[in-house]
Order: sequence, then C-alpha cells, then structure tokens
Amino acid sequence: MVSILERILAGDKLALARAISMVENEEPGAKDIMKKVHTMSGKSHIVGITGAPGVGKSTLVNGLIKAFRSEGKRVGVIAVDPTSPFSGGAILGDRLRMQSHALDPGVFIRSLATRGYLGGLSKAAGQVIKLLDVYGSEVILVETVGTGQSEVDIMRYAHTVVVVVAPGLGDEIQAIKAGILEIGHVFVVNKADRDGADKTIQELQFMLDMSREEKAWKPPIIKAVASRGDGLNEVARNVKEHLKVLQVTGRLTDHMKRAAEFEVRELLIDSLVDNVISRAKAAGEWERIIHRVAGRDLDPYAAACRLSRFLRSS
Ligand SMILES: Nc1nc2c(ncn2[C@@H]2O[C@H](COP(=O)(O)OP(=O)(O)OP(=O)(O)O)[C@@H](O)[C@H]2O)c(=O)[nH]1
Ligand SMILES: [Mg+2]
Repeated sequence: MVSILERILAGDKLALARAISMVENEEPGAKDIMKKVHTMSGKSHIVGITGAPGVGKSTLVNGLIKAFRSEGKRVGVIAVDPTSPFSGGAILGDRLRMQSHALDPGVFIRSLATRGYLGGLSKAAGQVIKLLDVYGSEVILVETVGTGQSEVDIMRYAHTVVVVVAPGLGDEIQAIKAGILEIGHVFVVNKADRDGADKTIQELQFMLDMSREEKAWKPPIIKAVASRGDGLNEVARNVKEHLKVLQVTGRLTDHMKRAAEFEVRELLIDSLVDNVISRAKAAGEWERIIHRVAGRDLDPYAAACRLSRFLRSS
C-alpha cells in the first residue's frame, strides 16, 4: 500500500489535506508522519503576511500567488484567521478569486481556525508548513492578523515577514503595539488609492529609522493597491531579495537553528510537564497541592518547586 507520505511527495492534494487533518486533530499516526516529514523539509521560503484586520492581507496574498505562479513557482497558503476569505467566511468576490487558484495544481490553500488546537495553534501551523514544504510548495504564504501570542509565535517560522498597513486607520500605531514593527522585513502601505498613504509612509519610515539597527537589510516600504494589483510585483521582488540576503549573510542558518530550538523546547516542555503531572497524580499529590494553592495555603512557586521533585524520581 502506498503510504500517505508517498502520496504527498507525489503531489497528491487529497493526501496532503488528509495529513493536515490528522495533524490538526492530533490523530494517532500524525506523529510518525511528521517525524519523517521533518527530515525531508526545509526547502520552502516561508513568508508571513501580517497586519490589522481588513488592511488587505488576503487581497495581497491573492496577488502574490499570481506573481509567484507566473514564475512557475508552486505556492502554499495558510490563513490563520477566522474572518479570512479563505475560510469561506467573508466577501464573495475574494472567495471566487480564491477558487480560481483552488483549481490550480500548483497552489494549495488551507485555513486554520484560531481555536481548538490541543497542542497549540502555532504547533499545528508549524506542522502544516512542513507538510506544504514536502508537498513541494516553493513559497509558503502564512496570513495572520498578528494579534495574540500564538500568532506572534507563528511568525517565528517565517523567514520573511511582510507587514501590511493601510492609511487612515491608525494601523501603523497598532503595528507597533503588536510588536510587529520589529519583526517586519517588508512593509506594505496598502490601499494607497485612499487619502493619507504618503503620510503613513512618512510615519512608518520615521519609526523604522528610530527602531532599526540592522544593516544587512533595510526594510523597504512599498506603496500598493492590492485590489488593483498595483505594487504587488515589487512586494514579490523584495520578498525574494530578502531571502537572498538571508542566504548570503548566513542568517538563514541562524533562523533554522532558532526555529529548531523553539520547536524542541516546546516539545520538551510538553513532555516534562505531562510526566510530572502524571507522576504527581499517581502519588496523590497533584490534587492535594492544587487544593492548597487554591485555598491560599500554599503559593504557586512553592507548589511548582515541590512538584518538580517528581521529575527526579524517574
Ligand atoms: N480601496 C482599496 N480596497 C482594498 C485594497 N486592498 C483590499 N481592499 C479591500 O479591503 C477589504 C479587506 O480586504 P482583505 O484582503 O479581506 O483584508 P484582510 O487584511 O485579509 O482582512 P482580514 O483577513 O479580515 O483581517 C476588501 O473589501 C478588499 O477588497 C486596496 O488596495 N484599496
Ligand atoms: Mg484576510
């Protein structure tokens, strides 16, 4: 019997969709697939697209798919956003545009709901990225609204982060609040057909000049009208240029090390915590200690310290 992984490697979209569901639902067997997938992955350029709700991220993603497809590149898209058109929740026009890509064998689009992942949203996203990678997506576009810790964590996977803002909404301020100004490599001032785009560019430029130390890459600010396709080739060009800079400066290797560290660390925390809790429960200590903390009879630091002794009893 041909394994699901072999089918994915052969470009079978249904097998890929099935494996993603297995990962999302933490089905038995998902772990074994992901172990093998890991060793084969690491070839894609992972591009995060982030920005406040409604700034035009999905419209931009749609345009970027076209730009990369016109070069013959295979594209994977992950939308981590409940209101995204990819999830079928929004604007009909966008959905119809996305459907045209859905028929293209070189494009795979998947949305991830922001709730309901036992092992965490960012972990699920990281695994879906690897599956798309081995499926052969040369570019993987990951859209998030950039709010919340799990979304910020997802951006850790991205080699290149595109921050989208729109004039007149105070989005530039929101970008700073969410900490995405620091992580952005390419800035897009979208909806430049509206008033205030130049002012937004000036403000962004000012803030970038203040906060950036980096020398090897100076984040460009690109004016775009995503709904008309204006400026999108320039965004695509800068995204590719950024990858080249990462490669020649050795930062890509650093990035992979950081991603590996983050991933192993998360798994280690999971397994250690599970281990301690199950041992403490078996000894009847877990309930007792939690009860005391809840009753203000014991502080949580002392509780964690006491529980950690169950680590040593292995
Ligand atoms: N005027 C104008 N409208 C645009 C532009 N780009 C996108 N829009 C419109 O802005 C609205 C929101 O676009 P989306 O692409 O769904 O924005 P988003 O950031 O993905 O939104 P969420 O996923 O809900 O956060 C849609 O009605 C788009 O057609 C633009 O450059 N100019
Ligand atoms: Mg969207």
